[in-house]
Amino acid sequence: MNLTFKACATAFALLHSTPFLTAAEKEKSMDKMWGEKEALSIEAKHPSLKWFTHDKYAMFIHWGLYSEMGGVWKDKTYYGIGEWIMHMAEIPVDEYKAYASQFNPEKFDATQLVKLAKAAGMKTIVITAKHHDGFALFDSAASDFTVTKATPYKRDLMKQLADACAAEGIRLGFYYSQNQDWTEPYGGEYKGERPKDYTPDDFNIYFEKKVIPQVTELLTNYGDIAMVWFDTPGDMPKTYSERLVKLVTKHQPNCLINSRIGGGYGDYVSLGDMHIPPVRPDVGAWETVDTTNDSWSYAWYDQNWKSPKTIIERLVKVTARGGSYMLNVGPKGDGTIPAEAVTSLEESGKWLKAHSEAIYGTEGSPFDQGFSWGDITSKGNDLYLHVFDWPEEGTLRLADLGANIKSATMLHNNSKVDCSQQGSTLEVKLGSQVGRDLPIVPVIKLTLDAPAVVKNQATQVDGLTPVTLLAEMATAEGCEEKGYRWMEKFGEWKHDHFIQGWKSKDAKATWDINVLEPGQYHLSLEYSCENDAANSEWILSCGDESITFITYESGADSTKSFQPGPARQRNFKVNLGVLEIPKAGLNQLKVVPRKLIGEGIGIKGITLKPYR
Ligand code: FHN
Repeated sequence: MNLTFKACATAFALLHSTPFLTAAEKEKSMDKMWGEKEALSIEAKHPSLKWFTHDKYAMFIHWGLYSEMGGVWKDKTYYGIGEWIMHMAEIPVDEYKAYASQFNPEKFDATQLVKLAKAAGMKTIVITAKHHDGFALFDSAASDFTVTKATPYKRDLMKQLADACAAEGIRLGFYYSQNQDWTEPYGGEYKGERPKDYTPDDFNIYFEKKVIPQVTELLTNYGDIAMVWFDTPGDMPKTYSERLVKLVTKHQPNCLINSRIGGGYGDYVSLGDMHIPPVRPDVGAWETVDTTNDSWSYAWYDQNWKSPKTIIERLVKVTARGGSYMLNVGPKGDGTIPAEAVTSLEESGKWLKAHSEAIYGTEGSPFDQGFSWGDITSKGNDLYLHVFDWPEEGTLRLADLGANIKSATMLHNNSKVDCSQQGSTLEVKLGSQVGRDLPIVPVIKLTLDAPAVVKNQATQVDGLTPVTLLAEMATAEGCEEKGYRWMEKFGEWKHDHFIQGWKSKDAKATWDINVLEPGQYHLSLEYSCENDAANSEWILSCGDESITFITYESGADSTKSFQPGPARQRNFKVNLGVLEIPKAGLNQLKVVPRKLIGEGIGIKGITLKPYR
C-alpha cells in the first residue's frame, strides 16, 4: 500500500519548493533536513558526552524577530511554525530586515530565564543565536542584521545570557543555522532574487563571509560553549560540515556538535523533531528536541501547552530509551516567557528535584520499550518504575530481569512498597499507596541483587495491563516496516511506523511475546488503509487460536492544510475480538492476509488487554 503523508514546509523549502514528490523523495528530503539517517562518520567518543549523557535535560530557546511577530504579518495570522513566518507569509527580504526596528526586548531578563531553566531541572541552555532568517541575537562584525546594529535595543543578548549562565552554573550552547539563510543572497534558500550571475557554488561566499566569521565569534566571545547546535544541513556539501567541525574543535575542544551539522559528522544524534522513540534507538548518544507547546517560537494562537505531567512523562520516556531531552520555550518579542510555559516548567521541575536520582546519571530501562503503565530508568542495582497511569488492579508485574528483588520503596518518601518474587517474575503491589498523596508521577525504587539485564526483549504480556505490539517490534516477511513523519498543524511533528506493503498472501508479520499469564485477551488494531485496499481480510493468530477480520478504508486528512502535498492517510482503531493465549512463556502473534487487496493495510499496533 502506498501511504501518503503531508510533507513539511521545511522539506519543501529544502527541495526548492518542488510541489509534487513521491513519498520516497519526501522521506529523503527529511533525512537531509535532519541529517539523522546518515551514520555518524566518527565513532561518538567525545569526552563531553559524559556530561551530556549524565545530565539528560536541557532548555532549547527559539527567539528572534519572528517572536515579535508572534505569527502575524500585516494583520494576518499565519498558522504554522512561528519562526518560519518569513517563509509562510512570503515576506520580502527588505521588509523582513526592516522589521528589526521593532524588536526591542526591554523585558528580557537573562538571569530570570537561566533561573527558570534551573528550576525546571535543566542543566544546559541552547538558544537560536541565528536561525534560518539570518538575524543574529549577538554582535557580529560579519553582518549588520544583528540585534546590536539593526534594532533599537542595541545590546548583545547572547552576552547577557552567557554571563547569566556562567553566574548560575548552567552550560550554554548556540543554535546556528549553517545552511539556510533566507536574507543572504548567497545563503541556502535565500528568499529574494539571487544575483544575476549566481551559481550554487556561490554558497561558498556566504559560508566564508558569514558562517565562518559568525561561528568563530560565537566560539570566542562568550566563554565556554557547551555545544553548537547546527540545523537543516540539506544539500550542503560535506566539506563545509568538516570545516565547521575543525573550527569548533580548534576554538573549543570541549564543545559538542549535534548530527544536524550534516555530512555524517557530529558527536551525537539529534533525532527528528519531537520524536520520542517507542523502541530504544541503536545510534549511540542521542537526544530528542521537543517544545512546551507546538510551535518552536512564540505564536499567539498556539495554546497547546504541555502539562507538567506530560513534560515529566516525555522526559522519562526519552531517558528510559537511553536519550537526552531538550525542551524548548519560545519567549515573546519583549523577552518575557509565556506564563503557561513557566508554570509547566516550574511544576515539572519540583517533581524532578524530588526524583533527581531516577533521572540524572541513569542508564535507561533494561527493556527496549516502555509499558502502558509507565517506564523504567536504572542505575546499578536499582530500577526506577515511573508510574504514569496507576494500574487498575494495583499490581505491576515484571519478568526475566536476570536478578532478584531485595526491596521496593516509594522514591519521594522512602515508604515501603509490598513486593514479591515467584521464579523470575516480580510483583509490586501498590495497595498500600492508594489514597495517599502521591507525586504527579510516582516512582517506585526497586533494589535488586544485581543490575537488571533483560536478555529476551519479547514484549511482556503481563496479564494485568494493556500491551501494544508496535510495528517497530515486528518481524516482517513479504511486507515491510516503514516510518512516516509529518507536521500536523503548528509545527508539531508526528512520527508513525507501520507494517505495510503486503506483497502476497504468503506475507506475514510476527511479534514475539513473553506471556506472564495465559488466558483470554481482548485484541484491538490500529491501522491505516487506503480506499483501493479496503475490504481486505486478515487472520491474526497465536498458536492454534485465531481471529479473522476485515478492514475498511481509514480516510485521509484534508488536503486543505497550509502545508502543500497530498493527503495523509488517517489511522483507525478497531476492536478485533477475544483470543485465547493458552500457554505461558514465549509465544508468537502472527498476522497474515486472508484476502489481500492491493498492498493491504498499514498496521501501527495491536493492543492486547486482559479479558475479564
Ligand atoms: O526548521 C527548523 C525549525 O524551525 C526548528 O528550529 C527545528 C528545531 O529542531 N529545526 C528545524 C526543523 O527541523
